[in-house]
This record gives sequence, structure tokens and C-alpha cells, in this order.
Amino acid sequence: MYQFDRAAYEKRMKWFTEARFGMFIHYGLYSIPARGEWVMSDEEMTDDEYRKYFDAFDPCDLDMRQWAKAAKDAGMKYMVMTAKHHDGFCLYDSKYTDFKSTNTACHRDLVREYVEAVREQGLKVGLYFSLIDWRHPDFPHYKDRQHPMRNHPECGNEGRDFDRYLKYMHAQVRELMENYGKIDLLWLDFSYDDLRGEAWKATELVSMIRSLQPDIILNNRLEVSGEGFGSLAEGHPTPYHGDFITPEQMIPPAGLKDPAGNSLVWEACVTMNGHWGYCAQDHFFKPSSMLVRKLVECVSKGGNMILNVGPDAKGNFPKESVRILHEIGSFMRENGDSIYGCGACAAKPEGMYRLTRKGSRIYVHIFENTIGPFPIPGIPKDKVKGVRLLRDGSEVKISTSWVHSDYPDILFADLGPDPVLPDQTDTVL
Ligand code: JFZ
Repeated sequence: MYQFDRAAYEKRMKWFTEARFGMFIHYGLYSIPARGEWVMSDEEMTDDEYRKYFDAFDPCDLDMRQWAKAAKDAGMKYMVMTAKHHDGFCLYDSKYTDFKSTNTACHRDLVREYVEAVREQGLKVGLYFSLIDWRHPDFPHYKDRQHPMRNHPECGNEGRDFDRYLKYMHAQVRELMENYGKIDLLWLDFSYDDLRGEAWKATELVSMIRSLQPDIILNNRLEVSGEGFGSLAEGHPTPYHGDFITPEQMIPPAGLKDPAGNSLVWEACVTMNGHWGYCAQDHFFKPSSMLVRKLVECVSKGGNMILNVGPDAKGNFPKESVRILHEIGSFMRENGDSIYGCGACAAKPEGMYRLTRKGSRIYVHIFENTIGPFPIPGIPKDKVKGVRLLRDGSEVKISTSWVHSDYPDILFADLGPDPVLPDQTDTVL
């Protein structure tokens, strides 16, 4: 019988819930066609058709130290990079396949370079690994699973040996756990239909992972996909429950709790434009002000945010991503205290602001000013020792204007006569 150990769980999750902000990287052969990481499936390519990207792969500009530095400068505390995505291409020297970066023109073990660069910046090291492998001869080709060969007449499932696939997949995970030093986080992706839980031999996989990396944090996608929460959230943890929930491209409206009311650890994964893998045509990037607010919203609901970058074929971050990271970094340098180590605050915001809390300190993130004194309902006014602007420590007066007599219990911050705050992203008190 599996016994969930809450104390051990909270101990291993500590760095993660304090970090709050990370960088996701989707990089692989699909960066060359530049139509997103699902291109092989979307365009129903055969292995042969896809192989041309393997032959062309040569990330001449790729410097992992630059990637890690960009994450660090943006205020991120951890990174998660695709060691292998659904196309089966390994960015590391797996001895179980020839379809790997060390066999391309660049002859580089990109996972090794990555883990070294990330550690050098003092960030936690995460790897993404796809449970699904479209190119493996033993991986099933089901129509409804968006396999690239789903409509190919000669491609049935005869002779496929799923156990043999599982051996391969487990062995590849083992290599990542054994050969690259301490790995802080493993992001497995993903389960669907009946391919979930023990179908992956999940108990065995997780016990192997944890025996090699005792402190590692695992996501919940051995059980679910981007939707669904998994057994820990449902209150009956399996031996392969995820340590954190992975809402994809959404922020849970009220945070997440298990049936007993314990808050759950979660991480919203978010793209900057509309794709994970590099997409040359997609220039529709979210404004950095919006991304900052989304991060704040995650923290105010007790979660993390991992923001994605899809580097191009040569190994460069898109220029829009560079700019966005830079802008977020400026905010984080001044206001990081209101993010790192912070969580939800009991008071619920009633307006264009969010609250985060660290101990007895409450951070008020003002997204848009009011006209007149700024009301912050829910904060026990008589317990407030003082209000200050986070970025320069200057005092903000508690308003004593006429509103007091009408709303005696509500704290009003006097942000001055100018109805427009100087920083339109988030002014933090
Ligand atoms: C998965 C991947 O397929 C995707 O390429 C990317 O890596 C993302 C972070 O994770 O995305 C999914 C997985 C499952 C569903 C949707 C997106 N799903 O089942 O709805």
C-alpha cells in the first residue's frame, strides 16, 4: 500500500513553491520547419519526410549559457527544457536511439550543455520528457491520438509491442536520471484515454526516478494531460501521483485545493505567442505587462507560472521573446519580493488589483488605479502598520479623506492626486 508522506512532500516542494517563476523551452527538430512542435502530426509526415530536419539540424548560434542567463535576468528561478518531445528526437546522447543531437551535424549533447549552464546561473534544472513517441516502431498508431501516421493505410498496429516501447522509454528516462547530475524537476508529458497511470508502468517508473533522484519533483502527467488534476488532487494519491498540477494556458480561477481543503501545488504553463515550438509566422506575442499580471495572478492564487520560449533553428530566442524577458526582468528586479516566497492572501481582491502574501506582509499589486483613494477591502485596517511603495520604499499614506466616514472599515491607499499610476503594469505596495 502506498502511503502519502505529507511532511516529505512539503519538504521537497519548498524550493518550487518559493521560486514561483520559471522558463519552459521547447526546442528540437521542429524548430526548423518553424510551424510549432506538433508539425509532424499536424501535417501527417512520415518518418522519412521528417528526417530531413534531422539531416539539417545544426544550431550554430546555440549557447546554453545565453539561454540560462536570459532566464536568470528575467527573474526566473528554474528552467525546463525538452530533452525529448513527441517526435522522439533526443537532445541528449541516448544510447537506445540514433535519433539524437549527438548524431546530427552539430554532434552536441544539448542536455549536458543545458544542465551545466543552468546550474552555473544558480537556477534549478528541469527536463521535459515526452511519454509519447511518434517515431518509435512500437508506439501505437491510433487514429484518435493524432499520430502522424493516423491516416496512412499501411500503418496499423500489428506487430507493435508496447512492452518493448515501455522498456525503451524507461531506459531513456533512466539515462537522464543517471548521467546528468542532479535533476531538480522532471516534466513528463502526457497521458490520454487509456494510456495513463499503470499503462506506462508508472509505479515502476516513478520508483526508478526517485531512487536515482531522491529530491526530484514530478508533474502530474503520468495520470493526466493539460486538463484533469490527478490523484493527489482527488485525495487518493497513487504511487505515481504528480507533485504538482499543470494547468495549460489557463489560470485556475480560485487556485486549487484537494477534497480535504489542503492547497495544492500547481504551475500554469503559458506561451508568449500561440505556440510552444518556434513558429516563424506567429508574431502575436502577449504584452509583457500582461505576462507580469498573469504571473502575479498565479502567485495570488498560490501557484507558479512557467513561461515558454521557442528558440529558432539556429538556437536563438525570437527577438520578441528577448524583449519580453527583458521587460519582465525590470519588473522583477524592483518587485521580486512580492513574488518569490509569496502565496495567496486570505483577503479576496475586489477590483483591479491582486494580493500576494509572505508571512504578515501583504503585497498589493495595483493593475489599474482608481480615481481618488484606492480601496483595498478585506485587509484588516486596524492591523496595518504602514503602507509603502515596494520599488523605492516610499511611504504611501492611508487616506483620511471623506471616504472614511462612508466606509469606516476599508483601507484606502492615497496614491496621490494623479489618477494614472506611473507604472501601468503593476504598482506594488
Ligand atoms: C502538451 C504537448 O503536446 C505540447 O506540445 C506542449 O509540450 C505542452 C506543454 O504539453 O500539450 C498538451 C497535452 C495534452 C493536451 C493538450 C495539450 N490535452 O490532452 O488536451
